[in-house]
Amino acid sequence: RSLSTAARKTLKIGLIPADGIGREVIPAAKQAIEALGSDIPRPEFIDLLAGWETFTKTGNALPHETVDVLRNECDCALFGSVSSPSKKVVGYSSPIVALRKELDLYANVRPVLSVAPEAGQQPAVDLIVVRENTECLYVKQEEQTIGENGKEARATRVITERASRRIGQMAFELALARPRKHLTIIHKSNVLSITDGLFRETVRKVPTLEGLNGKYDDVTIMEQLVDSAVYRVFDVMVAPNLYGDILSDAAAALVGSLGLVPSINAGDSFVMGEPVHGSAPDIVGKGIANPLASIRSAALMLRHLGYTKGADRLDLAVDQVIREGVTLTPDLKGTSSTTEVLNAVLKRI
Ligand code: GGG
Repeated sequence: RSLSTAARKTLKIGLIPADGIGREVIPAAKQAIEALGSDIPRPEFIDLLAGWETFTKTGNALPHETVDVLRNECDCALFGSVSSPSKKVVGYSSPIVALRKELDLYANVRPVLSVAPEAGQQPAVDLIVVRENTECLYVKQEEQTIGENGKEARATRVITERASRRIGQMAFELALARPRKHLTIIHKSNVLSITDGLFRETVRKVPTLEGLNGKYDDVTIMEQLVDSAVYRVFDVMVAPNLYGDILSDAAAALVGSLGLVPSINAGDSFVMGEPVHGSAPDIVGKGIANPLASIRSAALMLRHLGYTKGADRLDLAVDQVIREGVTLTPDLKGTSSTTEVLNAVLKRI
């Protein structure tokens, strides 16, 4: 699937709605992509299974077929949301965590962007969390033993030079492309001096890597401890996996709703859009899930593939709907349904 952007006649998009409201918002994103017409290659969608419900039916939360089709047939994918149980279930493992590793989607890029009152004005909030996506505590090496204090539980946290270097390089690229050219490394190396120390040191050294020849000289580097970063956010922030997850949800509060925040999971040869929100069991089936994060995730995915015109059309339509403030779901204090918001976006595409 290594065709150049220009050479593609069709765009094969894997759709993995997974659980909960993922099944309501991913179909909305699909319709928004279809509305782009000739601004992108003709989209072909392939429905794929994953999630808790898939596990309860088949005994496998991430069927091999899903991974095989994504790897061998798809150009990109959209993932919805997953409802993993909070207690250990024998044989179950989070499919989104597994999928990011299987496809080596090492960067979770999460822009948090508000909409300015008028087109052309600067938005009040415009930042990006760049989350390492393959290691840290998400290696899921946990154990429980019995010791002199009763049960003892341990989790291994893995930080490697390779993963820190490549997420660091992705973050420098993103920072370089922005007007402020400012990168903040998020860590807690005053406590975790070995693991976070390695992350921090490795990211700091990225500009000195062979072959870069001063490419990132204009990027200013700052550091911030993760706890204080939660209340003092920055332009582009690069963080180990767990900190990045928490920080981006916290940053979502600045724009009013998690239902607005998109992401891509990106590797060197594949990209998967994914709204930052979860499966929201409290509103499943009510028809009021906000589809805008998924539509924006589709835009990010298309932009990553080089389809700037299509991506811009999606983003501008979403901006317009938010700016008008008339057709909004209840998370944004509106009274509209998922379908009404989608229709408002489609009309403006
Ligand atoms: N779309 C983001 C999402 O589904 N968030 C919830 C999440 O990541 N859960 C982890 C899991 O349930 O395995």
